Amino acid sequence: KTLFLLFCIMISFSSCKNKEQEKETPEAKKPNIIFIMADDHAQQAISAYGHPIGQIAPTPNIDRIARNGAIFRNNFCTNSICGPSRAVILTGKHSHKNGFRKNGEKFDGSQPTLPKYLKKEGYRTAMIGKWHLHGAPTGFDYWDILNDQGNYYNPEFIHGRDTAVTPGYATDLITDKTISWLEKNAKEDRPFFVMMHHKAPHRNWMPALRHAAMYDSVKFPLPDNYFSKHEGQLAAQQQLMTVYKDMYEGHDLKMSVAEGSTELASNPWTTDFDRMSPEQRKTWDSIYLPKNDAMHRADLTGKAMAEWKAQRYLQDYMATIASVDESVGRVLDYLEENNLEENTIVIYTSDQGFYLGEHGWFDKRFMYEESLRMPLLMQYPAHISERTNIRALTQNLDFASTLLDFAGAPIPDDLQGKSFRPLLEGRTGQEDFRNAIYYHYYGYPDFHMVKKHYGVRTDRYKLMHFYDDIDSWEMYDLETDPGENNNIYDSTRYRNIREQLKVTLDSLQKVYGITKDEFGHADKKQIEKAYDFFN
Ligand code: SGN
Ligand code: CA
Repeated sequence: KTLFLLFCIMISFSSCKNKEQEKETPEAKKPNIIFIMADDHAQQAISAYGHPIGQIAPTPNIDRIARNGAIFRNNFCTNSICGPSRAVILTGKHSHKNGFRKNGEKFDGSQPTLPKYLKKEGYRTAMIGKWHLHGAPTGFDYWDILNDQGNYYNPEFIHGRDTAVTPGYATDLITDKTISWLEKNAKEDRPFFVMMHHKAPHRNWMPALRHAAMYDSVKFPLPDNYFSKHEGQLAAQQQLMTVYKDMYEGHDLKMSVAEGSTELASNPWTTDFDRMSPEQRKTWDSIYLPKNDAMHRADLTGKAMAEWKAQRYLQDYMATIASVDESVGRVLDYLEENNLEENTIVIYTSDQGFYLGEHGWFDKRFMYEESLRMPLLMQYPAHISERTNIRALTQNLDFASTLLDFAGAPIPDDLQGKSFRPLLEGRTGQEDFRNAIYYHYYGYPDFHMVKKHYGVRTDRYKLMHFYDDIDSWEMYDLETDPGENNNIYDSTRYRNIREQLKVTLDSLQKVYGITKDEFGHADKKQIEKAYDFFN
């Protein structure tokens, strides 16, 4: 008995010592962080999430992160659009607080951000790929960014004062640049933080030549509401993002004008194709000509044509993801081969979700599930168990707090997110993390004409209010209606729940400090002009 007691004392003493040692050398123990973000990558298109589309076109490397660590089943953005989501990630604050509410605004780079906080902790910081915040990145020791939205083929990169067209395919170039930065900077003396931001799978979905035919014989399942008439959904009736109505046949769907021709049908933004080299274009045409010819010969009309368009869209969209999946594989291999895996956090996410035909749509912006959801996978072998499943309601708003927490850094009081480190370490119950999330979209009028709206989502219900030139409420029971086809806002059966959701909405707006003055309003003329332009 005495011996056993002595043994226990020794064990606890040695574990104490280990902890002491950890404290003594905090720099050495800080995790490296690789933050990988795709652009417009929907959860449905990642096989680890189990959706039929992901099963047909799997993403084995992205799935490796879920196997090595955690998959977040209910991760949401606060504002489903590129620049704003990126600003939320960098600042840990909602759009009205960080000042970047819609695409086209300029990010105030003088404000505190995640890379700046990490730099204070001794991190080397880098940003490579799509930035899209208008203005040079701040807080990074090194940056090399795509010009604006970036292009798939031979894109322009901005590095310091230089802008250079770089031959190659965007996803591959961004990966090459990231790995070469790691080769120079992943050293023992200091931890690193690198953001690798892909262009893919953003519109206009141009796959790498090696992938451009990979899903030609695949038939993707289309959602039940592909031909939705949006009954009871006023804002949805007035959008311009329907696959079979609003996609450009040339630019988006790569359709040709006639059988035997490689000339593209309607292609208003010619730069995406014009910038290909003659060799790239030749190979491209040799792949698309036969499939376009087959389409012309089939002489499709009406619903059959609308379905064909969805297939072409999904084939191309998923083929651009193949390059992203390879990129993730290369980064994970690099970590394993260089003994960096154990102490490196790898995050895979996208700036928002995307519609893959649900409601008839492509694009994002709406608070409906497919674009509200962001994929989130995270590995950190030293701290996160394999195959961890997170069901709690998390958001991009939480990323900064979480990473600072893992880095052992102070979390500033004005950050509006919550660290989900305790969730990952099993110290917080999944239900206790958050009751409801707040969402607010401001980008109207703009591409696709999605009305301004805000709302709340709990684990089961969603309430949204569309405003500006309309005043329209919607509510959904996600358990009985996961496709969000039946607006139950006026249903008497749900009256109590609706009133509770309104209370939650008010209280979240108070907590996050958003007042009516900040909602923003567009004038009627501006709206009419925009409809004329985008129609
Ligand atoms: C481009 C696209 C839009 C898309 C926005 C925003 N049109 O303008 O369809 O909604 O980007 O995307 S395109 O014909 O030029 O491709 S975001 O990811 O940057 O928010
Ligand atoms: Ca995006």
